[in-house]
Amino acid sequence: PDYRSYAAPPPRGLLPVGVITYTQLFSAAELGALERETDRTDVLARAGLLPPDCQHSTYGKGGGGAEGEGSLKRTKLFFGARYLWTREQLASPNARVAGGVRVDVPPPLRWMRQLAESPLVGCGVIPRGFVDSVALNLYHDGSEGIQSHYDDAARFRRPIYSVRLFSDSRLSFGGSLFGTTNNAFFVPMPRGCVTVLEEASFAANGIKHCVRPVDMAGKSAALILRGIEPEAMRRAKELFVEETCERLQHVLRIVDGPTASE
Ligand code: AKG
Repeated sequence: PDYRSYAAPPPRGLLPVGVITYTQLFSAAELGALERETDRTDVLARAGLLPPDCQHSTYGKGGGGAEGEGSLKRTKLFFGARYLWTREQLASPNARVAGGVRVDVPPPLRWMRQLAESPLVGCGVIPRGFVDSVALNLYHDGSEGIQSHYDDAARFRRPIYSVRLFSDSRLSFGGSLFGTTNNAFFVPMPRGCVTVLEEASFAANGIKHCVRPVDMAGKSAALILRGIEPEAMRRAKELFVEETCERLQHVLRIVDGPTASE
């Protein structure tokens, strides 16, 4: 099914928001496999088998929100490319170079391509060759979401695709207007749903989005499939050094297993 979402805008009539959600594209068995691989990747990350640069975690506020002080709340894992967004990351001298995009992370893992991207290319939802960057957002217990933001058009091509895992949740829009407690509208994202922020849409370009704690019903994850803007990608690759490449190949041999030629 293709559920188009509408928001009631000024001054009259309905404004197409530009979000499409597809449900039931994945079977129960396929969803189970995606979630098992997500959990396995989480275990690898916690065991220190993924490079620090491809991970960003937040912790419960009990001990000040820093690593080791309070429980793990949210982890973002980046494959193919990462982007700088925290105040500390943006304070570094070259933070704005390449639009803040970096390719010093492992490529998308085999399961991300095989279990998520390929079926979506196969049924015509994602164009072949579009995805070069995958982010895995792990909302470990659903008590911390992601703040209101734009997916910066200078970094990310549109459309932007995501697959919802583990439990039903919502994507909320308009937090810039009302803060985090009350937004303009939301789009339901049931477990297994594929959400598309369409090209040149209000949803992608005209309004911020977020996931609030109240938008989740417990443990949740989003596998976000994106294309990086070619110019940002080109500049990011210029920054990339061979030594990093060798280190990342080593990581992949551990995480993905040996390739057919090994
Ligand atoms: C982001 O990581 O930029 C998101 O907006 C993720 C939202 C989601 O969890 O679906």
